Amino acid sequence: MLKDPIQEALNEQINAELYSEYMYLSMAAYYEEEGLPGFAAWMRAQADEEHDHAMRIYDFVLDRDGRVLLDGIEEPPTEWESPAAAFEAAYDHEVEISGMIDDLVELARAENDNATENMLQWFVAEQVEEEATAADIVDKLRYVGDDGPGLLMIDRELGQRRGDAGTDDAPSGSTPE
Ligand code: OFO
Repeated sequence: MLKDPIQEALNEQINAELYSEYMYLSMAAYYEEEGLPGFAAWMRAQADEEHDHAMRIYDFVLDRDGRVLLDGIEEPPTEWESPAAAFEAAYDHEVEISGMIDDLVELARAENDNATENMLQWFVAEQVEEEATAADIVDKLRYVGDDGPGLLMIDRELGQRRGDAGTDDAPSGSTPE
């Protein structure tokens, strides 16, 4: 049985993960428009992963005999100043999500909810990976700057990422291979 504050916070996190899915899809559309199909494919795979994150919490709430209450999803931005700016926004977003997960862990501890805390540890590890992957790509983008061939090289690399949502228990697979 879930306590009310935990149920409310988990529903908010479901919404945040669905927003992440929506935001990455918007970024995918932006990169398509910019003629960068590799970036777009990476963002689509990331959107799939975010859907999986939302469903992990959704299923957990149901398993605990809680109530999933879906709310409206905020409209994501549709334009960024540059391909690099979009990735920087993705990195900032992941830092924000990590903060939300940390707050949830604290709440679970305060409410003595070990099961929720245990479920959230998967997300704690996942966020380390999400931030590291985005930071790595942001660094590469800073390095190439406005260099077209450099950007196309990164585009090729990112295009090799495979969709991996829901296929593993351990947080992994965010790194382009
Ligand atoms: Fe769900 O990890 Fe990104 O937002």
